[in-house]
Amino acid sequence: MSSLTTSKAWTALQNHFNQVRDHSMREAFSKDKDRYKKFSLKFNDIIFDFSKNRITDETLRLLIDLVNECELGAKINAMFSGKIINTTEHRAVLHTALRNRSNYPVYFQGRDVMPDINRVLAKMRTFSESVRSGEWKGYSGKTITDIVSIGIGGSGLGPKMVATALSPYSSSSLKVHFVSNIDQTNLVEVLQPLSAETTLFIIASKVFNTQETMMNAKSAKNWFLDRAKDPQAIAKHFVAISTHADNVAEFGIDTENMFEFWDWVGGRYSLWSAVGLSIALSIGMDNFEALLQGAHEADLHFRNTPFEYNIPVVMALLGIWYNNFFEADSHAVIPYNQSMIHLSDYLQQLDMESNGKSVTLKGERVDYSTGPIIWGQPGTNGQHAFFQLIHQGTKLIPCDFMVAANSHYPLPEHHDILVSNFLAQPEALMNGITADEVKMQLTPEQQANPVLVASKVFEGNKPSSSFLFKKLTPKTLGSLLAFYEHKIFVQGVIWDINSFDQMGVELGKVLARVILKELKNNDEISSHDCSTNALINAYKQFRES
Ligand code: G6Q
Repeated sequence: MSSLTTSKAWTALQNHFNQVRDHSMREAFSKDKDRYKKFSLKFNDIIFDFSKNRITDETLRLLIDLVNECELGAKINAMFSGKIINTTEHRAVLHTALRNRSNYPVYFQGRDVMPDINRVLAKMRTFSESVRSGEWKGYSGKTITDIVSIGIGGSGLGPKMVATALSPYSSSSLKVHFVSNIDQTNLVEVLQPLSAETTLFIIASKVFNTQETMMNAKSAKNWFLDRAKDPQAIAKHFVAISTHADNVAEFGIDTENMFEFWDWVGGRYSLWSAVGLSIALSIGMDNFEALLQGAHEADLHFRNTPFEYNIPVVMALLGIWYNNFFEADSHAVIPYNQSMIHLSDYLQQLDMESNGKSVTLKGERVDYSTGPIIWGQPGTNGQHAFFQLIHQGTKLIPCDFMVAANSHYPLPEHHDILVSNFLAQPEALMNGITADEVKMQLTPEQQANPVLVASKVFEGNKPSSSFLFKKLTPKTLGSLLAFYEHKIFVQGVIWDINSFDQMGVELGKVLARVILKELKNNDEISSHDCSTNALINAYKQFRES
């Protein structure tokens, strides 16, 4: 048994769980008119309501005991102060410094990192303003109209999610496109309508040798040179974002056109760095800095607020409660906001790559469940798709709902319908509907049909948390994203895992390199298991050239 599951706090939680597992939230609400007041928190323009969770005062108290026992306070300080907490890769984890708008010194190996961060931010401002204003010209003297950002995983998902979420702030004269997949469909379809004269490529890659990104970048360069016919023109049309200047130069991009970031920025935590250049180009540097400001204020909240009032800590503890005690395997994130369409994809990487681990910091196999499966899509679309299972299926799926009180667009009737659904779903999940209540809505003949009655019952008692915010501004989005980052960190601390490496993505890459060589000719392959051999050989027969 691990020290976590035998700890005093864990044992107390297990005993408590055995007592309260069947408690009804419906009853709790009817008994306690102050439940919302007790179980909700406010931060700037954001309300976090966690009252529709299967918790009592005691649950929260015991969960707080657990984080205290895990020495969360000391671990938060270690992260913010640049300690090597990514021990397997021997790296500090300092994405919070990227958005340190207070500009207090942050030391890494005895050196303040803030001057470097501020220098790159200033360079991003100069560049993005020059492109957005039309001052930056392409090789034929025309203004840039399209940005193609090439990058995958941490160098793709964050910028794409944020640029889409903040599209109401985007420039109408500059369109930003994202290419990540090695499937040529992605690049070919993005490039098809574009003109080389007015397109600027951003190649975003921390290491600048990622297979998909380098292949896409090479094909983009070929596409560009086929049209521009002049290698000198590359300087006006290709910029790089990387920690590896040597690889950037080798690819053929002048390092003058490189925006740097640092080893202590993890890929999936990098949208706050120069990786956010496509965001700055889309919404302007002032808005990008407002995004940083929102995240910074959330960082201060996380660092300085007692755990019971600390939004990311409470989010993390609720997750632990369902994941480890109720044995819920997944967690749905459902923004009632079409522009947040990529949020669940982004959070899926952030959470699953961070906490999809099964050994502790000491290398021992855990004997408890770690990171959940994260999924979701915007409401109300999801209601017409997977909500059936959340309401009446056999699985417990805690959900996060979110909505802005004000839309950026001018159709109020739409917005009230949207918000009514955002409010109704958590209520329905919590309350459910009993057989007696079902019968009251049926004709006598229908009431006599037990199958019909049973099919219409909603058991209820399904947990959810809700974020209601004034408007989806850059600042609010920055805060929300930082909350999720810190939630994941806190859970990693409790599970005693390294949330900042991603060794699990390596094996498939290595095998793909072996197989790629085998695909270069039509020889029959027999070096793998019989299934892989058969598929390789069938591919060779099917392919047309
Ligand atoms: C994220 C991961 C991973 C990474 C991509 C792209 O934390 O490290 O998703 O971001 O593999 O890597 P590069 O930016 O180095 O191309």
